[in-house]
Amino acid sequence: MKCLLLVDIQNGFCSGGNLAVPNGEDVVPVANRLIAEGGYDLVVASQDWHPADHGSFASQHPGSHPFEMGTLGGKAQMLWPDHCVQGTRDADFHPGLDVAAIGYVQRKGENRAVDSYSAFRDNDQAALTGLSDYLLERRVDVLDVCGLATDYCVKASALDAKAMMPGVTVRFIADASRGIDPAGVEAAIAEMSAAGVRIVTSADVTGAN
Ligand code: VGL
Ligand code: ZN
Repeated sequence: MKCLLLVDIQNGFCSGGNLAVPNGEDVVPVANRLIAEGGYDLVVASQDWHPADHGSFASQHPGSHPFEMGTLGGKAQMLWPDHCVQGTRDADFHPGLDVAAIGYVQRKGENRAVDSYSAFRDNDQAALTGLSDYLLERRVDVLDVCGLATDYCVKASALDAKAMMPGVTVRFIADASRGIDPAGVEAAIAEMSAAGVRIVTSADVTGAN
């Protein structure tokens, strides 16, 4: 089973969103083409889904500002603008995304006490979301990961896919992803590659069909 995981392709991470990734919306047509022409048996998506008082929000830390380092649960935590609050437009998938093709949505970041960049488990690597069981039950053996943001949730999801599902081929689709910080993107790609995640383009994926 070949599966595509679309990470956090939500309004909040696109232009006009509360935590806009530069050119985030550019991943939408690439994702749609992958869905149509990538030969996937299954398409799943993650959705950042925070309560309004989530502990990763700078607004919850008096005197702090977005994009400063703070702490959450005693550990270092990047503090973010309020984003992807449950039930708001910011948390909706981008309206251009082919959501009808998505077979399963994994929400994450619902516990205010811990952030969850990965679609598979929280940043403490304690609570699992259930996505790995879902994919393994369906005998997924190739997982392609793309979306927003490369240097945070895409990277964390690809690394966890490798770590938690040994034997599954995991690929990062670079042109179907965008990052927050260019240096962070470069480091993320190096880290994924070192962990055994294959770095590919959408043309590699669609051309193989
Ligand atoms: C993300 C920061 C905070 C992401 C989510 O989707 O990469 N980044 N929440
Ligand atoms: Zn978030």
